[in-house]
Amino acid sequence: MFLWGTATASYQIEGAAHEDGKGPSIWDTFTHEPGRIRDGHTGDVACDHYHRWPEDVALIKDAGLNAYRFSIAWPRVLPTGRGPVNQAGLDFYDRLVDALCEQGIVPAPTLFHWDLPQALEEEGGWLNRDTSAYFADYAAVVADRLSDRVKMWITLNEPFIHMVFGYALGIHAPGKALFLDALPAAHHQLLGHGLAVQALRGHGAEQVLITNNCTPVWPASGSAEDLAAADAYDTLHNRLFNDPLFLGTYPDFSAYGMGSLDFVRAGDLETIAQPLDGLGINYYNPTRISGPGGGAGLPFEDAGITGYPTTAFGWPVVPDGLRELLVTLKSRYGTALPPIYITENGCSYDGVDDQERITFLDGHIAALRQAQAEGVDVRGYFVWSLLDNFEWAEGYSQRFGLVHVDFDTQKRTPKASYRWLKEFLAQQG
Ligand code: GBH
Repeated sequence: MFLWGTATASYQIEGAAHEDGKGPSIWDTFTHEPGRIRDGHTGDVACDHYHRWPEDVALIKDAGLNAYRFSIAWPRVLPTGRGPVNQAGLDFYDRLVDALCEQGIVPAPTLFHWDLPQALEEEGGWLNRDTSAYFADYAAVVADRLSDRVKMWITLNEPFIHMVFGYALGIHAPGKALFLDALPAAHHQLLGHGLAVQALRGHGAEQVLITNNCTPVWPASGSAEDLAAADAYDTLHNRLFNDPLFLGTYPDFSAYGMGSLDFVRAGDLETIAQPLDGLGINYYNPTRISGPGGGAGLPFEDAGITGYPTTAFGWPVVPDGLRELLVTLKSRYGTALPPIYITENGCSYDGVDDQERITFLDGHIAALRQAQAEGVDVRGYFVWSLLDNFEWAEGYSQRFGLVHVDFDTQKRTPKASYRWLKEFLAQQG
Protein backbone atom coordinates (compact mmCIF):
# COMPACT_ATOMS: atom_id res chain seq x y z
CA MET A 1 0.00 0.00 0.00
CA PHE A 2 1.43 3.36 -1.04
CA LEU A 3 1.33 5.76 1.92
CA TRP A 4 -0.35 9.09 1.23
CA GLY A 5 0.18 11.13 4.34
CA THR A 6 0.76 14.44 5.94
CA ALA A 7 3.43 15.40 8.48
CA THR A 8 3.79 17.58 11.59
CA ALA A 9 6.25 17.95 14.48
CA SER A 10 5.63 18.15 18.22
CA TYR A 11 7.05 21.58 19.02
CA GLN A 12 5.46 23.10 15.91
CA ILE A 13 1.87 22.11 16.76
CA GLU A 14 1.34 20.76 20.28
CA GLY A 15 1.59 23.77 22.61
CA ALA A 16 0.92 22.69 26.23
CA ALA A 17 4.57 23.43 26.83
CA HIS A 18 4.45 22.69 30.55
CA GLU A 19 1.41 20.45 30.95
CA ASP A 20 1.04 16.98 32.46
CA GLY A 21 4.63 16.78 33.65
CA LYS A 22 6.41 17.73 30.42
CA GLY A 23 9.96 18.96 30.97
CA PRO A 24 11.40 21.92 29.07
CA SER A 25 13.07 21.38 25.71
CA ILE A 26 15.79 23.47 24.08
CA TRP A 27 13.02 25.08 21.98
CA ASP A 28 11.16 26.23 25.11
CA THR A 29 14.38 27.89 26.23
CA PHE A 30 15.40 29.31 22.85
CA THR A 31 12.05 30.85 21.93
CA HIS A 32 11.96 32.75 25.23
CA GLU A 33 15.35 34.36 24.60
CA PRO A 34 14.91 37.88 23.20
CA GLY A 35 15.63 38.33 19.51
CA ARG A 36 15.75 34.67 18.55
CA ILE A 37 12.37 34.29 16.80
CA ARG A 38 10.55 36.63 14.41
CA ASP A 39 8.07 38.82 16.34
CA GLY A 40 9.05 37.07 19.59
CA HIS A 41 6.74 34.14 18.83
CA THR A 42 6.97 30.90 20.83
CA GLY A 43 5.46 27.41 20.63
CA ASP A 44 3.86 27.72 24.08
CA VAL A 45 0.41 27.32 22.52
CA ALA A 46 1.14 26.74 18.80
CA CYS A 47 -1.90 24.94 17.28
CA ASP A 48 -3.01 23.70 20.70
CA HIS A 49 -2.92 20.24 19.15
CA TYR A 50 -2.30 18.74 22.59
CA HIS A 51 -5.95 19.51 23.35
CA ARG A 52 -7.46 19.62 19.86
CA TRP A 53 -5.96 16.42 18.44
CA PRO A 54 -9.34 14.69 17.87
CA GLU A 55 -10.32 17.48 15.46
CA ASP A 56 -6.94 17.18 13.73
CA VAL A 57 -7.22 13.41 13.35
CA ALA A 58 -10.68 13.96 11.83
CA LEU A 59 -9.15 16.36 9.30
CA ILE A 60 -6.59 13.73 8.26
CA LYS A 61 -9.30 11.10 7.94
CA ASP A 62 -11.66 13.34 6.02
CA ALA A 63 -8.96 14.17 3.47
CA GLY A 64 -8.72 10.46 2.69
CA LEU A 65 -5.08 10.18 3.76
CA ASN A 66 -3.90 6.76 4.98
CA ALA A 67 -0.82 7.79 6.98
CA TYR A 68 0.23 10.43 9.48
CA ARG A 69 3.81 11.36 10.41
CA PHE A 70 4.02 13.16 13.73
CA SER A 71 6.83 13.50 16.23
CA ILE A 72 7.08 12.53 19.86
CA ALA A 73 8.40 15.16 22.28
CA TRP A 74 11.25 13.50 24.14
CA PRO A 75 10.77 15.77 27.22
CA ARG A 76 7.08 14.79 27.49
CA VAL A 77 8.17 11.18 27.89
CA LEU A 78 11.37 11.77 29.89
CA PRO A 79 11.17 15.26 31.42
CA THR A 80 14.92 15.38 32.10
CA GLY A 81 15.90 13.34 29.05
CA ARG A 82 16.74 10.20 30.99
CA GLY A 83 15.66 8.61 34.22
CA PRO A 84 12.04 8.75 35.36
CA VAL A 85 9.33 8.14 32.75
CA ASN A 86 6.36 10.53 32.70
CA GLN A 87 3.42 8.20 32.05
CA ALA A 88 1.06 11.14 31.37
CA GLY A 89 3.28 12.18 28.45
CA LEU A 90 3.21 8.67 27.00
CA ASP A 91 -0.56 8.56 27.52
CA PHE A 92 -1.00 11.45 25.09
CA TYR A 93 0.71 9.57 22.25
CA ASP A 94 -1.06 6.36 23.23
CA ARG A 95 -4.46 8.03 22.76
CA LEU A 96 -3.36 9.60 19.48
CA VAL A 97 -2.12 6.28 18.11
CA ASP A 98 -5.35 4.55 19.15
CA ALA A 99 -7.42 7.19 17.34
CA LEU A 100 -5.31 6.91 14.18
CA CYS A 101 -5.56 3.12 14.16
CA GLU A 102 -9.33 3.26 14.67
CA GLN A 103 -9.56 5.44 11.56
CA GLY A 104 -7.27 3.19 9.51
CA ILE A 105 -4.47 5.77 9.41
CA VAL A 106 -0.92 4.38 9.63
CA PRO A 107 0.97 6.15 12.45
CA ALA A 108 4.57 7.03 11.56
CA PRO A 109 6.16 8.71 14.59
CA THR A 110 9.53 10.45 14.50
CA LEU A 111 11.42 10.20 17.79
CA PHE A 112 13.45 13.38 17.44
CA HIS A 113 12.30 16.48 15.57
CA TRP A 114 14.72 18.88 17.30
CA ASP A 115 13.11 19.34 20.76
CA LEU A 116 15.91 17.94 22.91
CA PRO A 117 15.26 17.90 26.68
CA GLN A 118 16.87 21.02 28.15
CA ALA A 119 18.49 18.92 30.89
CA LEU A 120 20.52 17.08 28.25
CA GLU A 121 21.52 20.35 26.61
CA GLU A 122 23.01 21.35 29.94
CA GLU A 123 25.31 18.35 29.60
CA GLY A 124 26.36 19.38 26.09
CA GLY A 125 23.41 18.27 23.96
CA TRP A 126 24.44 16.44 20.79
CA LEU A 127 28.04 17.55 21.27
CA ASN A 128 28.07 15.10 24.18
CA ARG A 129 28.51 11.51 23.03
CA ASP A 130 26.38 10.24 25.96
CA THR A 131 23.29 11.83 24.36
CA SER A 132 23.39 9.04 21.72
CA ALA A 133 22.90 6.37 24.38
CA TYR A 134 20.17 8.36 26.16
CA PHE A 135 18.35 8.64 22.82
CA ALA A 136 18.36 4.85 22.45
CA ASP A 137 17.05 4.43 26.01
CA TYR A 138 14.21 6.85 25.21
CA ALA A 139 13.46 4.97 21.97
CA ALA A 140 13.10 1.74 23.96
CA VAL A 141 10.67 3.34 26.43
CA VAL A 142 8.44 4.66 23.63
CA ALA A 143 8.56 1.43 21.63
CA ASP A 144 7.65 -0.60 24.71
CA ARG A 145 4.45 1.38 25.00
CA LEU A 146 3.47 1.79 21.34
CA SER A 147 5.01 -0.93 19.16
CA ASP A 148 1.97 -3.18 19.49
CA ARG A 149 0.21 -0.61 17.24
CA VAL A 150 3.03 1.42 15.66
CA LYS A 151 4.80 -0.59 12.97
CA MET A 152 6.76 2.19 11.28
CA TRP A 153 9.29 4.29 13.19
CA ILE A 154 11.50 7.21 12.18
CA THR A 155 14.50 7.90 14.39
CA LEU A 156 15.72 11.42 13.50
CA ASN A 157 14.39 14.31 11.46
CA GLU A 158 16.97 16.11 9.32
CA PRO A 159 20.16 15.74 11.36
CA PHE A 160 21.85 18.04 8.80
CA ILE A 161 19.52 20.97 9.53
CA HIS A 162 19.73 20.37 13.27
CA MET A 163 23.53 20.44 13.07
CA VAL A 164 23.78 23.47 10.76
CA PHE A 165 20.98 25.67 12.09
CA GLY A 166 21.30 24.59 15.73
CA TYR A 167 25.04 24.13 16.24
CA ALA A 168 26.91 25.74 13.30
CA LEU A 169 24.92 28.94 12.63
CA GLY A 170 22.84 29.33 15.80
CA ILE A 171 19.58 30.31 14.11
CA HIS A 172 17.75 27.36 15.71
CA ALA A 173 17.97 25.93 19.24
CA PRO A 174 20.32 25.40 20.98
CA GLY A 175 21.69 28.55 19.31
CA LYS A 176 25.36 27.63 19.00
CA ALA A 177 27.50 29.21 16.27
CA LEU A 178 30.37 26.74 16.09
CA PHE A 179 30.73 26.55 12.29
CA LEU A 180 32.76 23.43 11.42
CA ASP A 181 33.22 22.58 15.09
CA ALA A 182 29.56 21.52 14.93
CA LEU A 183 30.50 18.26 13.16
CA PRO A 184 30.38 16.13 16.36
CA ALA A 185 26.67 17.00 16.54
CA ALA A 186 26.26 15.18 13.22
CA HIS A 187 28.15 12.11 14.37
CA HIS A 188 26.44 11.83 17.73
CA GLN A 189 23.01 12.14 16.12
CA LEU A 190 23.91 9.38 13.65
CA LEU A 191 25.35 7.23 16.43
CA GLY A 192 22.14 7.82 18.40
CA HIS A 193 20.21 6.75 15.31
CA GLY A 194 22.16 3.48 15.06
CA LEU A 195 21.74 2.70 18.74
CA ALA A 196 18.03 3.58 18.51
CA VAL A 197 17.57 1.20 15.56
CA GLN A 198 18.86 -1.62 17.76
CA ALA A 199 16.70 -0.51 20.70
CA LEU A 200 13.55 -0.19 18.56
CA ARG A 201 14.02 -3.63 17.00
CA GLY A 202 14.63 -5.09 20.45
CA HIS A 203 11.31 -3.61 21.62
CA GLY A 204 8.96 -4.71 18.87
CA ALA A 205 9.48 -2.27 15.99
CA GLU A 206 8.89 -3.81 12.56
CA GLN A 207 10.03 -1.03 10.25
CA VAL A 208 12.70 1.55 11.09
CA LEU A 209 13.64 4.59 8.99
CA ILE A 210 15.60 7.79 9.33
CA THR A 211 14.60 11.05 7.65
CA ASN A 212 17.29 13.08 5.87
CA ASN A 213 16.65 16.28 3.99
CA CYS A 214 18.58 16.07 0.77
CA THR A 215 19.08 18.53 -2.04
CA PRO A 216 20.25 18.25 -5.62
CA VAL A 217 23.41 20.36 -5.83
CA TRP A 218 23.84 22.46 -8.97
CA PRO A 219 27.25 24.01 -9.71
CA ALA A 220 26.79 27.70 -10.57
CA SER A 221 28.93 27.23 -13.69
CA GLY A 222 31.19 24.68 -15.34
CA SER A 223 34.33 26.30 -13.90
CA ALA A 224 36.69 24.05 -11.95
CA GLU A 225 36.21 26.25 -8.89
CA ASP A 226 32.40 26.00 -8.97
CA LEU A 227 32.50 22.26 -9.64
CA ALA A 228 34.79 21.66 -6.67
CA ALA A 229 32.64 23.87 -4.45
CA ALA A 230 29.47 22.01 -5.48
CA ASP A 231 31.16 18.73 -4.67
CA ALA A 232 32.18 20.03 -1.24
CA TYR A 233 28.62 21.15 -0.52
CA ASP A 234 27.16 17.85 -1.70
CA THR A 235 29.60 16.08 0.63
CA LEU A 236 28.55 18.11 3.64
CA HIS A 237 24.80 18.25 3.03
CA ASN A 238 23.99 14.91 1.43
CA ARG A 239 26.86 12.44 1.70
CA LEU A 240 27.83 13.11 5.33
CA PHE A 241 24.39 11.80 6.36
CA ASN A 242 23.80 9.08 3.75
CA ASP A 243 27.21 7.47 3.15
CA PRO A 244 27.57 6.14 6.72
CA LEU A 245 24.06 4.63 6.54
CA PHE A 246 24.47 2.86 3.21
CA LEU A 247 28.24 2.59 2.60
CA GLY A 248 29.37 2.30 6.22
CA THR A 249 31.92 5.10 5.81
CA TYR A 250 32.09 8.87 6.09
CA PRO A 251 33.00 10.80 2.95
CA ASP A 252 36.56 12.13 2.84
CA PHE A 253 36.63 15.76 3.91
CA SER A 254 40.37 16.27 3.72
CA ALA A 255 40.30 17.77 0.22
CA TYR A 256 38.00 20.54 1.44
CA GLY A 257 39.74 21.47 4.67
CA MET A 258 36.45 20.81 6.47
CA GLY A 259 37.92 19.48 9.68
CA SER A 260 38.74 15.98 10.81
CA LEU A 261 36.33 13.39 12.13
CA ASP A 262 38.56 12.42 15.06
CA PHE A 263 35.58 11.99 17.40
CA VAL A 264 34.57 8.84 15.48
CA ARG A 265 35.47 5.78 17.56
CA ALA A 266 36.09 2.19 16.54
CA GLY A 267 32.78 0.41 15.97
CA ASP A 268 30.70 3.56 15.54
CA LEU A 269 30.28 3.15 11.80
CA GLU A 270 29.09 -0.44 12.23
CA THR A 271 26.47 0.83 14.69
CA ILE A 272 25.34 3.59 12.32
CA ALA A 273 25.11 1.29 9.30
CA GLN A 274 22.31 -0.90 10.74
CA PRO A 275 20.08 -2.16 7.92
CA LEU A 276 17.00 0.05 7.49
CA ASP A 277 13.53 -0.64 6.14
CA GLY A 278 13.29 2.68 4.41
CA LEU A 279 14.87 6.07 3.92
CA GLY A 280 12.75 9.12 4.61
CA ILE A 281 13.52 12.02 2.31
CA ASN A 282 12.43 15.60 2.90
CA TYR A 283 12.65 17.58 -0.32
CA TYR A 284 12.13 21.31 -0.64
CA ASN A 285 14.41 22.64 -3.40
CA PRO A 286 17.78 22.27 -5.15
CA THR A 287 20.81 24.31 -4.09
CA ARG A 288 23.07 26.22 -6.49
CA ILE A 289 26.67 26.49 -5.33
CA SER A 290 29.65 28.57 -6.40
CA GLY A 291 33.23 28.83 -5.18
CA PRO A 292 33.93 30.52 -1.86
CA GLY A 293 33.58 34.28 -1.76
CA GLY A 294 35.65 34.58 1.38
CA GLY A 295 32.72 34.43 3.84
CA ALA A 296 32.78 32.06 6.79
CA GLY A 297 35.89 30.26 5.60
CA LEU A 298 33.78 27.53 4.01
CA PRO A 299 34.86 26.00 0.67
CA PHE A 300 31.58 26.95 -1.07
CA GLU A 301 28.93 29.64 -1.26
CA ASP A 302 25.18 29.53 -1.91
CA ALA A 303 24.78 31.23 -5.29
CA GLY A 304 20.96 31.27 -5.18
CA ILE A 305 18.58 30.00 -7.84
CA THR A 306 16.85 32.39 -10.23
CA GLY A 307 14.43 31.81 -13.07
CA TYR A 308 11.91 29.72 -11.13
CA PRO A 309 8.76 30.73 -9.26
CA THR A 310 9.27 31.12 -5.52
CA THR A 311 7.13 30.37 -2.46
CA ALA A 312 6.18 32.99 0.15
CA PHE A 313 9.40 31.95 1.93
CA GLY A 314 11.38 32.83 -1.22
CA TRP A 315 12.34 29.21 -1.89
CA PRO A 316 12.49 28.22 -5.58
CA VAL A 317 9.83 25.82 -6.85
CA VAL A 318 11.60 23.07 -8.83
CA PRO A 319 9.47 19.92 -8.99
CA ASP A 320 11.94 18.11 -11.25
CA GLY A 321 14.53 18.49 -8.46
CA LEU A 322 12.66 15.73 -6.64
CA ARG A 323 13.07 13.35 -9.58
CA GLU A 324 16.71 14.37 -9.97
CA LEU A 325 17.40 13.80 -6.26
CA LEU A 326 15.78 10.35 -6.19
CA VAL A 327 17.54 9.17 -9.34
CA THR A 328 20.87 10.46 -7.97
CA LEU A 329 20.40 8.59 -4.67
CA LYS A 330 19.60 5.41 -6.57
CA SER A 331 22.67 5.68 -8.79
CA ARG A 332 24.88 6.58 -5.81
CA TYR A 333 23.84 3.78 -3.44
CA GLY A 334 22.38 1.15 -5.80
CA THR A 335 21.06 -1.93 -4.07
CA ALA A 336 22.16 -0.60 -0.65
CA LEU A 337 19.41 2.02 -0.90
CA PRO A 338 16.23 0.90 0.91
CA PRO A 339 12.73 1.89 -0.26
CA ILE A 340 12.17 5.63 -0.14
CA TYR A 341 9.36 7.51 1.56
CA ILE A 342 9.02 11.24 0.89
CA THR A 343 8.45 12.19 4.53
CA GLU A 344 8.10 15.93 3.79
CA ASN A 345 7.37 18.04 0.74
CA GLY A 346 5.43 21.27 0.78
CA CYS A 347 5.50 25.03 0.58
CA SER A 348 4.63 28.28 2.32
CA TYR A 349 1.88 30.44 0.80
CA ASP A 350 -0.66 32.75 2.39
CA GLY A 351 -4.42 32.51 2.11
CA VAL A 352 -7.01 29.76 1.92
CA ASP A 353 -7.50 29.92 -1.85
CA ASP A 354 -3.98 28.52 -2.30
CA GLN A 355 -3.84 27.69 -5.99
CA GLU A 356 -0.02 27.91 -5.90
CA ARG A 357 0.11 25.05 -3.37
CA ILE A 358 -2.06 22.94 -5.66
CA THR A 359 0.34 23.59 -8.54
CA PHE A 360 3.28 22.78 -6.23
CA LEU A 361 1.87 19.46 -5.00
CA ASP A 362 0.64 18.40 -8.43
CA GLY A 363 4.09 19.07 -9.92
CA HIS A 364 5.98 17.22 -7.21
CA ILE A 365 3.69 14.18 -7.30
CA ALA A 366 4.27 14.04 -11.07
CA ALA A 367 8.04 14.17 -10.45
CA LEU A 368 7.72 11.32 -7.94
CA ARG A 369 5.86 9.26 -10.55
CA GLN A 370 8.61 10.01 -13.04
CA ALA A 371 11.28 8.81 -10.57
CA GLN A 372 9.31 5.60 -10.09
CA ALA A 373 9.18 5.17 -13.87
CA GLU A 374 12.97 5.56 -13.86
CA GLY A 375 13.29 2.69 -11.38
CA VAL A 376 13.31 4.31 -7.94
CA ASP A 377 11.34 2.41 -5.29
CA VAL A 378 9.21 5.16 -3.68
CA ARG A 379 6.52 3.98 -1.28
CA GLY A 380 5.05 7.06 0.33
CA TYR A 381 4.48 10.79 0.07
CA PHE A 382 3.76 13.02 3.08
CA VAL A 383 2.73 16.65 2.61
CA TRP A 384 4.36 19.16 4.95
CA SER A 385 2.14 20.10 6.69
CA LEU A 386 -1.36 19.30 7.95
CA LEU A 387 -1.73 22.66 9.72
CA ASP A 388 -0.21 26.12 9.53
CA ASN A 389 2.18 25.94 12.49
CA PHE A 390 5.19 27.35 14.36
CA GLU A 391 7.78 27.67 11.60
CA TRP A 392 10.88 27.76 13.84
CA ALA A 393 12.88 31.01 13.50
CA GLU A 394 10.08 32.47 11.36
CA GLY A 395 7.45 32.08 14.08
CA TYR A 396 3.91 31.95 12.67
CA SER A 397 4.75 34.08 9.61
CA GLN A 398 5.21 31.17 7.18
CA ARG A 399 2.15 29.03 6.52
CA PHE A 400 2.77 25.49 5.23
CA GLY A 401 -0.63 23.96 6.08
CA LEU A 402 -3.25 22.19 4.00
CA VAL A 403 -5.48 23.60 6.74
CA HIS A 404 -5.41 27.26 7.75
CA VAL A 405 -5.14 28.02 11.45
CA ASP A 406 -6.33 31.28 13.00
CA PHE A 407 -3.86 31.57 15.88
CA ASP A 408 -6.21 33.85 17.87
CA THR A 409 -9.19 31.50 17.85
CA GLN A 410 -7.50 28.18 16.86
CA LYS A 411 -10.16 27.80 14.16
CA ARG A 412 -9.11 25.31 11.48
CA THR A 413 -10.20 26.05 7.88
CA PRO A 414 -9.34 23.60 5.11
CA LYS A 415 -7.69 25.38 2.17
CA ALA A 416 -8.34 24.84 -1.55
CA SER A 417 -5.27 22.54 -1.58
CA TYR A 418 -6.88 20.30 1.05
CA ARG A 419 -9.97 19.90 -1.12
CA TRP A 420 -7.80 19.30 -4.19
CA LEU A 421 -5.81 16.60 -2.36
CA LYS A 422 -9.00 14.95 -1.14
CA GLU A 423 -10.35 14.82 -4.69
CA PHE A 424 -7.00 13.51 -5.98
CA LEU A 425 -6.93 10.73 -3.36
CA ALA A 426 -10.54 9.78 -4.05
CA GLN A 427 -9.65 9.34 -7.73
CA GLN A 428 -6.66 7.12 -6.80
CA GLY A 429 -9.20 4.86 -5.05
C1 GBH B 1 11.80 21.09 7.34
O1 GBH B 1 13.08 21.64 7.26
C2 GBH B 1 11.50 20.73 8.77
O2 GBH B 1 11.62 19.33 8.99
C3 GBH B 1 10.16 21.20 9.24
O3 GBH B 1 10.10 21.15 10.63
C4 GBH B 1 9.92 22.61 8.70
O4 GBH B 1 8.77 23.19 9.23
C5 GBH B 1 9.81 22.53 7.20
O5 GBH B 1 10.91 21.89 6.66
C6 GBH B 1 9.65 23.88 6.52
O6 GBH B 1 10.74 24.69 6.75
O7 GBH B 1 16.94 29.27 0.95
O8 GBH B 1 15.93 28.43 -1.04
O9 GBH B 1 17.98 27.49 -0.31
C7 GBH B 1 13.40 22.10 5.97
C8 GBH B 1 14.81 22.60 5.83
C9 GBH B 1 16.11 24.43 5.16
C10 GBH B 1 14.75 23.34 3.51
C11 GBH B 1 16.22 25.63 4.30
C12 GBH B 1 14.94 24.53 2.59
C13 GBH B 1 16.53 26.48 2.19
C14 GBH B 1 15.81 26.91 0.99
N1 GBH B 1 14.90 23.71 4.89
N2 GBH B 1 16.14 25.25 2.91
S1 GBH B 1 16.72 28.10 0.08
